[in-house]
Amino acid sequence: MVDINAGDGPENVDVLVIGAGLSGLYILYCLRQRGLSARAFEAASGVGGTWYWNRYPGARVDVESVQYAYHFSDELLAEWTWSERFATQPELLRYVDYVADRFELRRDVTFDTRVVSAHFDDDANQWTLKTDRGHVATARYCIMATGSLSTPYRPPFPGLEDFEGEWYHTAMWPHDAVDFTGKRVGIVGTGSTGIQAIPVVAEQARHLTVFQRTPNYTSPARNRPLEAGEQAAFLARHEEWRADVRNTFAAMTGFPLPTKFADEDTAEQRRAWLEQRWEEGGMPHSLLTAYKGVPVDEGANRVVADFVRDKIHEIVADPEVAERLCPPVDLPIGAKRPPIDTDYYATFNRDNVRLVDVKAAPIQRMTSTGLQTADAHYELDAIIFATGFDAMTGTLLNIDIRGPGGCALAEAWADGPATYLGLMVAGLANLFMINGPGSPSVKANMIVALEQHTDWIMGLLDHMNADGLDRVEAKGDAQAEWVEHAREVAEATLMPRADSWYVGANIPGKKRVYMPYYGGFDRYSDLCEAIAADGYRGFTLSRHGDGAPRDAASREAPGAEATGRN
Ligand code: N01
Repeated sequence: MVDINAGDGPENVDVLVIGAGLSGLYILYCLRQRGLSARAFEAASGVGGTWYWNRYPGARVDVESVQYAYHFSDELLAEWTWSERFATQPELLRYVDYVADRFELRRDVTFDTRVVSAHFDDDANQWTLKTDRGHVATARYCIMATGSLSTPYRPPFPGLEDFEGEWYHTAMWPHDAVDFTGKRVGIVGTGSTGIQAIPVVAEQARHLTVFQRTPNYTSPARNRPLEAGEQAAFLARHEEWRADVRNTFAAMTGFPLPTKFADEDTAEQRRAWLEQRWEEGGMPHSLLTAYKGVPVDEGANRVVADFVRDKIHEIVADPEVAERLCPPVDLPIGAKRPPIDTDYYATFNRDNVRLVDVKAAPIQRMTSTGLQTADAHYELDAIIFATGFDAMTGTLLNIDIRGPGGCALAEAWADGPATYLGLMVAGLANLFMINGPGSPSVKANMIVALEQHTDWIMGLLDHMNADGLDRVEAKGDAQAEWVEHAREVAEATLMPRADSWYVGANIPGKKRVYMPYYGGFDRYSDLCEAIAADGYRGFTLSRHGDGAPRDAASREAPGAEATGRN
């Protein structure tokens, strides 16, 4: 580990980076390419972010591996070979480790260190970061590469301290193998994480009890080993893919876009077409794009949702269990993040698996021997909390961030997160965020999205450097317009209707705001480019101390009309 305070006073660099996950590493790479000095702080002992922490059984990516990879280096693309259609967490972590070594990025990272505050000194025009280990570092710019799902959430069930068995949160999984052989295991949560873990834990445990509050729609991943030549074929047309992916809603290719509305097909045709999508499996968008209007139109959505409900009844032998697994009809498919799975519904046919509805009878407390709901006690040797994250804002708000004049992020976001393009917050000069609230991020292939964000920020830094500028700030009116545009786009769809982490509903007291930008990666990228071409419209660029901001004349609304496409 580098001791950055070994010399005299705080370390000063050009850019401070918080986080050494996939975003942080790419930022470090880009900064070094430009000859800019950087220091990253990372709470973990290694690189990888999400793939460092989420080591739970069954963890794997659900964007095809060849697409869920860095695309900035042809050499890197050629050197790495993926083994499966959807890579496992260990393979992904090996990949991130390889990238960090390949580009010698670790030397700019201070590990095992959490940033506790980031304050901007107006006179010095620089950020000062302090860490939980006493480091102090300063820089002109600060980039929050803190991840969208990096603050785990565990409901504060009383009595956990009395539980005599083992308990785990999926996002803080031990590094040593956990063996559930012969044990009675309980798992709380049936989001994307629970749905991946449940079939794997069920195979090992003596008995598994699944505590489900809201049933989820899921469809088969159809994971498989990559065939010889498959990755080579992808790489052979990589340039073309890059152009294609730039024009997709979710920053990924590989599923046909809808050509018709569901009511243009007969019932038999609909069934056959949805069966085909189900059999092909793969990325979550596959079912959501089976017909036009699924994300926006109740009727179209119901067609696909009913198909999944039928599938559940077809797969699950006990009709009562099947019914309990069926999401309620007022929950649109896609409004909670759609997972993909391997044998999830079929797992409930196993003799050693029991499904408990904790909406009907909520969890009350943990006891010394298990878990108590409103109507029963369950004896358990181990409990797994797959209860998610304080998403998108949690990690940022855990840091005391204060911009020029003491503007605190916590106050600026008291009514929910507000950003300009998900990249900057008005009042916080020279501070960027990657995949922040208001960006497509979590509705897209995260790596393609983070490369787009980082490239855009680097373009801005280049531009400022060339013009002798050293201060950038989002304008309040541009931010307000972006927030309103993002709200309109989301409200035009069914997506905000679910009580999901997208709207902060999983965290008690969190303001209900649909946090991702649901206008599409393609439209978002076009807007970012247009804004840059227009002299960084909506941002104030200036040279510190000369009092002459240089910003674009135009103050047009940044967005196009909402359509809620998918
Ligand atoms: O978290 P979640 P997650 N009593 O918030 C339940 C990404 N990801 O870790 O739905 C009982 O989705 C809660 O119930 P309910 C992906 O973006 C990606 O699963 O609120 N239950 C829900 O079932 C994903 O969306 C990948 O009623 C309680 C669950 O806990 C995001 O991470 C894989 C409860 C939480 O689900 C988060 O997924 C995994 C309580 N008091 C994750 N409190 C891939 O790329 C909460 N729950 C493959």
